[in-house]
Formats: sequence, C-alpha cells, structure tokens
Amino acid sequence: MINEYGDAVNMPKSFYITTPIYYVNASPHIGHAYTTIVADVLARYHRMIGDNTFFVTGTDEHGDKIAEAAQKAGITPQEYADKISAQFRALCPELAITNDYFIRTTDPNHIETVRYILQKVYDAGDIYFGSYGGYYCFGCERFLTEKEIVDNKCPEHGREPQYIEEKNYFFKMSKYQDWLIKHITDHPDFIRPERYKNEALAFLREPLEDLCISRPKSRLEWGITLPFDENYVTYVWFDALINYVTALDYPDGEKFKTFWPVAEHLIAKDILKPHGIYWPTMLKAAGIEPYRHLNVHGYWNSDQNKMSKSLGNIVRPLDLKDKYGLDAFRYFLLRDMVFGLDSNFSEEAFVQRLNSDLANDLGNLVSRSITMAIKYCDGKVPQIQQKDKNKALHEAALKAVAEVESSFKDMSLHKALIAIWDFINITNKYIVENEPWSLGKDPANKEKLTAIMYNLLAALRAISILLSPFMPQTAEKILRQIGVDEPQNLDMAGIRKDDDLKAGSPLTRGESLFPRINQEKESQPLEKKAPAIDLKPQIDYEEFARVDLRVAKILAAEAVPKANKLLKLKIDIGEERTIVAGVSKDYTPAELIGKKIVVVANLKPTKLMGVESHGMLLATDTDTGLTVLAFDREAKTGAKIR
Ligand code: ME8
Repeated sequence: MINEYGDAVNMPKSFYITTPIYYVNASPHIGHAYTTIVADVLARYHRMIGDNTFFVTGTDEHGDKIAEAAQKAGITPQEYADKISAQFRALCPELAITNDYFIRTTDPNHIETVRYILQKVYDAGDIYFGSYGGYYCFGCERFLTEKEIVDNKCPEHGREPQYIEEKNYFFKMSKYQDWLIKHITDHPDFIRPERYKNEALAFLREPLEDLCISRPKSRLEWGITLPFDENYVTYVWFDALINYVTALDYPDGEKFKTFWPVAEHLIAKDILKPHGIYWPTMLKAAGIEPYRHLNVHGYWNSDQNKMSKSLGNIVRPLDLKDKYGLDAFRYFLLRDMVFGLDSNFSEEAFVQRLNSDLANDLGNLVSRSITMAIKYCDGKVPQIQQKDKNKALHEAALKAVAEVESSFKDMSLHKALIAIWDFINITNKYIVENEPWSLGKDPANKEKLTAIMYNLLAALRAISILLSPFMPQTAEKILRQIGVDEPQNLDMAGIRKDDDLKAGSPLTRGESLFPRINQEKESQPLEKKAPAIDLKPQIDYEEFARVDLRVAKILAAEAVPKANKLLKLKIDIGEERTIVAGVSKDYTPAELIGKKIVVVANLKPTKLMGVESHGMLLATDTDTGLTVLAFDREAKTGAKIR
C-alpha cells in the first residue's frame, strides 16, 4: 500500500529537515535559535515515531557581507568565518540540538558540489554571459526589483541599495517561470503556510528576470570560482542553496536517494524569495526533483522591532538559557509563536509562562504526584487490575496523541503544546476530584488509592513521552522519577498501550523541575546586548567628526497624536528645529521642557507618524526604560559636541 506521500507503508519512512545556513557576519540570536529548535523538535519527533531521519544545519560563509565584516575586523574572511561558524556550531549542544550534520559552505565537498551543478547547468545551456545594471542590497545579497524598493531603501534592511552594473553570468530563471507557477499550483502545500505560497505566487505574477549568478573577482574574491571562468566567483545564493544537496552527498550518495524526495526546508519569511523562487528553478535546471515542502515562519521581534545589530535589541539565546534553563527557553519559543506569524519577545511574558505553565501546571503535577505515589505505594510503581485503570484519563491521553500527531503534520507546534497542556490540566483535575489526601486517612481505601496513584503515574508517563521532542531534559527527568530506565526507547505507541508501566519500579523524588521566578524580587531583566565589542568596526576620527552632535535646549514638548511612544520636541540648537523622539513612555513633556540634551543635528530629515523630524536625540536603555543624555554642568545651547 502507498500512503499520501507515495511511500510504501510499513517500510520505515524517511524525514529530511534543514535549517537555513546562517551568515557568519554576526553572532547567533534567538531568531536563529528558534528555527534550529523547531527543526530539532521535528527531528526528535520523527525519530521517536520510527522515521529514518536526517537533520542538517550549518553556516553560509561566502559573499560580500562576510568579506566586508572580516575586513572591518581586520582579519581574513576565512579566519572570520571560522570564528563565527564555531559560535553557531557550539550553540547546537547548548540548546540540545540533535543535528546529524553541520555544513559549512567553505567545506571542500560543498565547493565541489557547487562547481558540479554550475557546470551541469552551464552545459545544459541555462547559464549565459551578459551585462546587467540594477539596485543591489548587500543585506539581502541580491538585486531588488523596483517594486521591492520603498522610499529608495530596502524595507528589510533599511539601507539604500547600491546601483551596480557589470558583466556577469546569468541563470535563465525566466525559462522556468511557467513550470514553477504550475508546480506551486499543483502542490498547494509546497510552500506553507498558505500566506507565503500566495506571496510567492504574487512574485511570479510579474515577469521573472534571469538571475545574475556571478561576481567578478576584481570586485569580490571571497567565493567559489566558476568552473567555466577563472575570473568569476559564484553568487552567494547559488552557492548557499546547494548546501541542502551537498549534505546528502549529491549526486551519487545513498543519502541523496533516501532523503531528497522527502526534503523539508525550514526558514523565516526574510528568505522566501531565494527558497521559493530561485531554488526550485535551480533544481529544475539541474535535473533534480523539487523539495517536498518549504515551511516558513515569521519573525521574533524585540521591543516590537525586528532584532538587529544597529537597534541594539538583540536577545541572545544563551543568556536566556543560562538564566532560566534550556527547556523553559525551548518551551517559551515554541509555545509563544504561531508558526507563520510574527511574535514579540518579552522577558516578562517568558517569566509569566514559566510560572504558570511550567512551575504551576507541569511542575506541581509532577512533584505532588510523585510525593503521593511514594507515600501511598511504598515508593514503587504499584500493580493494579485492568478494570481499575481510568478510562477517561487514558482517553484524554489518546486525544492529546492524536492532536500532537496532526500538529506535526502541519507544523503548528504551538497547538501540540496546547493539547499537551490540556491533558496536564485534566490530570491535575483528576487529583483534585479524587482527593487522594482524604482517601489516605482511612486504610480501607488502600485499593482505590493505589489505583489512583497508578493512573497518575501512567498519565505522567504519557505526558513525558509527548513532551520529549519539545523538552527532552524535562521528559527524561520525569521518566526517571517514575522508574523508567531507558526513556530514549519510548514512543507514542507506548501511550496507546496502557499497560507499560513496570510494577515494582522504584519511584524517586527529583528536584523541583521549574522553580517559580519572583520577577520583582529575584529577576534582573536581561541586558539586551549590542554585538560583542571585538566585532564592531573601528572608525577613524574623520569618520566620527562627520556626525554633527549639538547641545540642544528643549523649548516645547507634546505627544504625537495616535503614536504610543513619540513626543514632538521643539528645540534650540542655535536655530529652532522640530525633532520627534520615542521617549513618551519614559518622560512627560513637563520633565523635558528646559532640559539641555544631545542631538544629532545633521541627520537626514525623516517623517514619523506624519511629523517631520530634523534630528535625533541621544538616549540609552536602562533596566527601567530610556535615559536621555543630558549634562552634569553648564552647556551652551547650540555648541558642538566633540
Ligand atoms: O539568510 N526571527 O542567513 P541569516 C525569526 N545565509 N527567525 C530569524 C530571525 C528573527 N528575528 N532572524 C533570523 C541567511 N532568523 C542566509 C540563508 S540558506 C541557503 C542561506 C532565522 O543568518 C530565520 O531562520 O540571515 C531566517 O530565515 C534565518 O535566521 C536567516 O539567517
């Protein structure tokens, strides 16, 4: 029999999951951690249900961005790539990531595969030499179409794209436009969730241009040399996307045969176009079948903005893990993002979830169940009769299993966690309704009490199995407390069969799984960190002197209508100006009027909520909000700051 994916049923199924390979121009933040953790949960789940699984992550190391970052840091691109790639690699064990392979685009086998595919596509006549001029965004590492440029800027990176015209090699992407539209239409979940399929189809409503796939070495040397022209290197996306087949030993590897037909890519929405448009057409031209699914999630924002080095609002995954524990961190990320939509990171929301879902619901359930079972069953898993097993509780476990299974099919992992928590709460209710502490007062209730304890332990076992892909350390801790020796051998089938608890196994009380956090007393909010100082480019004095900093006296201040953070300030810097500043949560207008502050006077004017701002004040983040830079002695209005 053949299932919906064309696999022979009863054969072990295969599952291939990839994350983007991350640029090595900056250290990892929670956005990277999120994608990698989601991939890990999927890989763990598929291994648990018996699928032959392969999970790849890695780093993307060529291109302008890296060359530029290395130059600023005063080291070679290879040294730079080695350093940051090592940070991404080290993050994997810290986050309990079970990747089977870590790929780097500077690996010799990858370079060979890229050259092989380029030659193949070139020989097939789909690469030609030509000339092109267009607006290039170095953040996206690609030319932008006119429609993508808003107010002369790339909306994703807030930078002006640069006009570049040069002779280059082009991939005939346009030739595959109709094929791709048909493929996406015929396979409605090829790109999912649906909003991103629609976005890809919207790109494809415009004529697709051919893709420039080279850079002359005279401009950029840090890349893979084209096999058919020594003077050019490959364009970074053509290089990077191929990692997904290099990792499987394309073209002849067994892994390629097994895993490519079931390839699942996981990305955020920022790189939809290269994955949804470039990559399938490249595969088609190279004679390789398309991947099975492109799974696209939204952004983790911080303070309502996309995390970026320049905004200094980067949240570092290891800081959170060190402060609150790995499983709490994994749980929060997976529970608080609806796959496909953006989510705002806030430490407060994190602590709330930790206290309510983890400390209260799960932690309390485990600790009181084990304590009571030890007390009422002499420290061992009891033996009970089939008729005493609680049907309703078992059915609730089966319902959770079914919901978890269906959530994994469509990537709605937060729904899987909601289903598991429904079951946790039903189990908590079972305790409250049965009042074992009352029954325990009368020895005549011994049999009833023993049955309740068994049913509770069976529920804990089911909860741990369901949780294990998400929170592997917690699952293992609970299973050990209920006397399961080999937690790694459990699977969903073990929940369906309800007779698997081994009578006589020792019960042990562990430490509290999730101690409550008293946010006010105990918790210092994490510092949002700017990138490590050694990665910051040094500038010379001339560069600094181009910024015109002035002493400004605030003459008037008022809220900007409908904006929730902005104040409109009238200032004197030797002339009168209006500036708009995001400080209304931290200062009242009255507090500001008369104050002398520091302003960047030569910033290009910009409109904020309809008000034109002619400069920017300086402020710094503190644990309680913003503090505006002011003076501790006399300062002359309009004077230059040196
Ligand atoms: O684009 N929220 O690398 P990259 C959620 N090298 N996820 C985020 C995120 C955020 N705020 N920020 C980053 C590249 N990510 C290329 C990829 S693949 C052949 C080449 C995650 O370092 C998310 O997975 O910019 C996003 O797609 C990826 O990091 C971009 O990583």
